[in-house]
Amino acid sequence: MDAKALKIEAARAALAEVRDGMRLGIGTGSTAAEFVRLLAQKVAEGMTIIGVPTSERTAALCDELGVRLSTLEETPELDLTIDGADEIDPGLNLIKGGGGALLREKIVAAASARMIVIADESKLVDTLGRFPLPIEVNRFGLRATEIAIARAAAELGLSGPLTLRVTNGEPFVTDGGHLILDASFGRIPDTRALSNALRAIPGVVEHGLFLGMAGLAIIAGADGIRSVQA
Ligand code: ABF
Repeated sequence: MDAKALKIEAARAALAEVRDGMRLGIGTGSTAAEFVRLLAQKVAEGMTIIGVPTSERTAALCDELGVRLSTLEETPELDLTIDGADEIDPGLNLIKGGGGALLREKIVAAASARMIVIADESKLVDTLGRFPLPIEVNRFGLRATEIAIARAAAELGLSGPLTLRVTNGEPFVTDGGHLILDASFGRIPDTRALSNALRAIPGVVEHGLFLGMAGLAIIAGADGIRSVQA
C-alpha cells in the first residue's frame, strides 16, 4: 500500500471516532486532507458537525467540499481535534509544523477535549528530532531570536542549523504573519526542557513540540491499522 493509501486508511479509522453534532478541530497536511475528504462524504450523507480549521488551506478545502465551518471565537470549546504529525514518539509526543500551521494547530488542539493524531507508520520514531523542529518566530529581531534559540539549545546539549523557511524564494509567512526557523537538532532527548527553554524566548511565538496533547494515535502501516493510546 503506498503512502497515500495508508493516509486514507488512517483517516478512515479516525472518522469512526466522530459523532453527529461534534465540534471538530480539523488539522492541516495531506493526511488531514484525506480526513476532510472522507468527512465531507459523511456530511453529504447527513452527518452534522461543526468544523474549526487550523489553516486557511484547510478552511478552503472544507469550503470546497461542503464541510460547515465555524471559528474558534464562535466555538471556543471543541470535542475532538483530528490532525497529522511529522514525527510521533512512543509517548505520543509529536513534532508538528512541517506544513507551517503549528500555531493554530496547537491553539485548536488545546481547545479540544481530545486530540487524535493520524499518520502513516513512517512518522513513528523512538526519539523526536530527526525531522527539523519548526519554530514560529516574530519577524522583529529575527537575528537576536536566532542567537537566543541557539544558545538555549546549546545549554541542553543540542546543536544544529536553524534554517529560515523559504518558499518560492521568499521567506515563508504563516497564517499568523510570522516566520519559521526549522531547527535541525537531530535528536531531542529532553523535549520538555527544550519546550520550556524555547517558550522563554520573547521572539519565539510557538514551536512544533506537541507534548502530552494527543490521547490517541491511529497509525496505518503495511500490517494494517493500529491504535496507540498515550
Ligand atoms: C500537519 O500535518 C503538520 O503539523 C504536520 O507537519 C503535517 C503532516 O503532514 P502530512 O500529514 O502531510 O504528513 O498537521
